[in-house]
Amino acid sequence: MSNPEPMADVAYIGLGSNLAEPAEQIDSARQEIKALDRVEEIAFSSMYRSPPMGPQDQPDYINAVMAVRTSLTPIELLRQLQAIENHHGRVRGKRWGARTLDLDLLLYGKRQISEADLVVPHPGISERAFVLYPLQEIAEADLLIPGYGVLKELVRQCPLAGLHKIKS
Ligand code: A4P
Ligand code: MG
Repeated sequence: MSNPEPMADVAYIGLGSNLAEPAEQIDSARQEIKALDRVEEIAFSSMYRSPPMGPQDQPDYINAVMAVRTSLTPIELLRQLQAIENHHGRVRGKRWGARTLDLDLLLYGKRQISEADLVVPHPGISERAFVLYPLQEIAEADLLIPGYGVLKELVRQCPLAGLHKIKS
């Protein structure tokens, strides 16, 4: 049961998949995130398709962004997301290689975190169309991405790079 406490923060999660029916991986990951204790869904973007960033010898990706309200700490939320990745048969292979499910903690309130296993905002957020465009769909245009700037401005500077919406 989701039962967030009053002190909850808003966090944004990036979902990505390019193996084993990606859209279904994303849909079921969304349900699993919604079902987490102390996590409540606020919004979920359309799904987008894009060519792979990084090694090109892998299928196109499907990406989406989810906004949640949570009273989990950032590291607690990351651990829950990693557990969900593992349920989906995620095998950690080469960097930027194909995966059944990738869950990135993009933003957590206005926090800036720089720890060995958690960096928030997620590095690369400002140059990834497959993060910025779905994020823009569900966030305020004046959302501040700490250390990077205002969302609207980052989107304006980010080429689509083959990204297109496939499903609302
Ligand atoms: N980690 C640190 N900060 C975070 C955070 N904010 N969220 C650490 C999630 N994890 C974070 O992650 C490696 C380590 O990052 C974890 O142990 C965690 O403690 P990983 O998921 O095992 O490795 P990875 O995903 O292969 O590496 P990386 O650099 O996170 O890859 P990305 O940035 O996730 O990119 N092309 C398209 N079109 N769409 C995509 O979604 N995704 C990738 C992967 C490549 N190309 C893509 C896409
Ligand atoms: Mg990742």
